[in-house]
Amino acid sequence: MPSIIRKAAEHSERIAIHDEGLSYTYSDLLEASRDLAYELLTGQDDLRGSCVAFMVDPGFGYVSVQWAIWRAGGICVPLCLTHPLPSLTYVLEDTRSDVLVVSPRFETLLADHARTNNLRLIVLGREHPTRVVALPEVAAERDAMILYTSGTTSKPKGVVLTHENLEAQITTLTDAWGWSAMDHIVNVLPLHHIHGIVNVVSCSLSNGATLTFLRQFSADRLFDIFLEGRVNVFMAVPTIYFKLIAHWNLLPADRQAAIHDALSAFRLLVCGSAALPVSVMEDWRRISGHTLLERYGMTEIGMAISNPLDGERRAGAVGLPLPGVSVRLVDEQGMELAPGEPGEIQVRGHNVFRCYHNRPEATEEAFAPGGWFRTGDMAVLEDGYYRIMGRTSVDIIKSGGYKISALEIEEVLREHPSIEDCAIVGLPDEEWGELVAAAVVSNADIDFTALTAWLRDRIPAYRVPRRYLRVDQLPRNAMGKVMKPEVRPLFGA
Ligand code: MLC
Ligand code: AMP
Repeated sequence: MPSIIRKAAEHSERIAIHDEGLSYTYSDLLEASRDLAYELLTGQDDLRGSCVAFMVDPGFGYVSVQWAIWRAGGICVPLCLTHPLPSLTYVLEDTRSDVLVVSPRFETLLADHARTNNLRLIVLGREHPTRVVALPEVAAERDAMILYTSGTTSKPKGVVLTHENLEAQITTLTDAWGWSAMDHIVNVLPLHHIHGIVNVVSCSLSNGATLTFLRQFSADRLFDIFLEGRVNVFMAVPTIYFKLIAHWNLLPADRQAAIHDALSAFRLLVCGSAALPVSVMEDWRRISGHTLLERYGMTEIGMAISNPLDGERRAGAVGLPLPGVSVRLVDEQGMELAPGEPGEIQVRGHNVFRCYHNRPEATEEAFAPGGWFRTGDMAVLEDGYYRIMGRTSVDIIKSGGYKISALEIEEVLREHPSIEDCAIVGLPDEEWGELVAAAVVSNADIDFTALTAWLRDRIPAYRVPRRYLRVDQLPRNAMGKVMKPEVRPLFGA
């Protein structure tokens, strides 16, 4: 049994979750996930690693489904709640999920696809009483979850994480960040990515802590929750801190002071998933009295490098390798580098994923000899702390904490009848980290509002370009490849 579920029994009467005004104990979670596991199994003894996709609102229902899949021996495939249908069906087809669990509000969106593809559709709240069976023993080496992440291939890849991987990721953060049953965290992050799933939900629930869900990010509602004085831990991406600061600046002085007092009493505030601008770190210190703890991670590895809980938290740096995680920097030939020399971050440890789902070549390419995972991120070790310098590929963009493949957007954009050619780049932006921008070659009149709507039906909204530039031609190298760094300055022209 995954240790998160085994440990829940030790805290059975403690409050695990606050969701939409209701409170649920660890016992409630165990009971709901067990009943759902029976329903998933429908008389079988073990799902034997078949994929169960779910599109469920963050809250008690989400965790019950996640735990039920694990308890039944299945693999969790959490879907993004805001993705358009083509992005959802891509994941359903790529994972060949047999079962789909949805919150009632997503039933209409997915019912046709489920029917046509013979997927069993379970609508939460409409489960049926099913046969009680003995739940299977699920070994730690078995696959637990597939998360989709964009990379240097145009389509997102499924990252397969085992129970052992998840346990290693949770354990290292528990030790490094001092998680305990006295903690209370609020989640505002989407629950199809590692940051929300592991760092917030699984770490809190593995430690008998309390987790409050805010279903959708709202600075005002989040400040209301902080002001209740129960939450003492918070984790988010830099864009969220930017938005909180912008909102706080507009508040009357008495509310500002009350928020400052509430935040000062927090135990821990963490930031990651993208570079934390030093200005955001400083503004947040003024508002909260805390120096944000910045850390570095990735879907494939969980968290790898972190500033310390106690000790210097250095602005612009991500700190030191986490316990149990090995980190090295290498040059283009794969030679390990000395401190002060910039190179690619490579990571090894039980935290590192097993493979890309059904992509043996991509998996092989992702690892250097010795089992080191090539992150594609560049860093330098300075005075004992790692500082992230950027990525080895210009085709990977991070916006609002989401990883975006330029190639995926280009491929879709080229299908538009008015677009002859295009290049997607990320433009530096204080709020979003990077803004998706498109240089397009076209001889036709383009209605950019209509083009945006056309793209939104095909790719997730956060991947849709925010800036367009019409160009007569794109700069190319001798191999005929578009020179992206040459495209970027065009936007400033
Ligand atoms: C949305 N908008 C954007 C945008 N996304 N504009 C520019 N760039 C983007 N990327 C615009 C919308 O069009 C809309 O504009 C307005 O912002 C509000 O949209 P929204 O969708 O309601 O945004 P909001 O809910 O405020 O979302 C912002 C956010 C969200 C920061 C809360 O992006 C988010 O949850 N990000 C976290 C992603 C995450 O968890 N990443 C971790 C990956 S794991 P208009 O004009 O229409 O109003 C990982 C590993 C690790 O990275 O290390 O953790
Ligand atoms: P994802 O694939 O969505 O998990 O995103 C992982 C990527 O986010 C990493 O490869 C980094 O490029 C980036 N990232 C995560 N944390 C940080 C950080 N603290 N500073 C800079 N980049 C970060």
